[in-house]
Amino acid sequence: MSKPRLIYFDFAGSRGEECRIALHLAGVDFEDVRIPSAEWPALKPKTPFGSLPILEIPGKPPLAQSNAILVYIGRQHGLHPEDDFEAARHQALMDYVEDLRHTVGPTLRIADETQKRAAREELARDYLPIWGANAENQLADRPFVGGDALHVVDIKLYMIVRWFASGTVDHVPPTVFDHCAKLKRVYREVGADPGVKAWLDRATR
Ligand SMILES: N[C@@H](CCC(=O)N[C@@H](CS)C(=O)NCC(=O)O)C(=O)O
Repeated sequence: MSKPRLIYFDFAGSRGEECRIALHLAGVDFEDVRIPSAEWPALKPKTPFGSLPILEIPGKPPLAQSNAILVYIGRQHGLHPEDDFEAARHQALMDYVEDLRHTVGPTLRIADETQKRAAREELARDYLPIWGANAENQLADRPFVGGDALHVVDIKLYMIVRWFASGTVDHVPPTVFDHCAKLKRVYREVGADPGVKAWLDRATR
């Protein structure tokens, strides 16, 4: 292995895509390894924690957990605060995004459509509006979490808001975070960042 490898499933979303965006913004020349779902059962037991993404750095053991990967990239390339408290504040928000994913995740696996609808409608009514309001309370009237500079936490927030705003989470309205003006601004600002746009617009995608 001569350059870093980011290993994830073959789709442009969630935890893997946020790590790819961070690597791209950091200017890291990395191998974008996409695992076909048919190959996952054989690979899963060989990964550190049975999940993706994984970042492989030459000379190091594989690094798992999206937030650890993002913080590592951020610290190496000026995309995570140097101040210890500010860094911890950013990490708290990143962990809060993971809380959301772990809450919504089980509803992705509900096969019965009636049960799925009920679970999703409950999330849309109770959990998600409160999640958004709590995130909103952590934000100031600035483009990004840390002010005028984009950090890995902003990419994490962008990915989660984009997922819901896309309207692809059945039974959850794409407007579910519309009461969170600051959160939506972070989402818009990250989406408008030239480096992020360059990654999203890549002809090969
Ligand atoms: N806390 C982990 C969660 C990783 C995770 O659940 N990844 C999903 C894809 S987003 C996965 O590997 N799913 C397949 C499986 O668990 O078998 C992280 O942040 O990286």
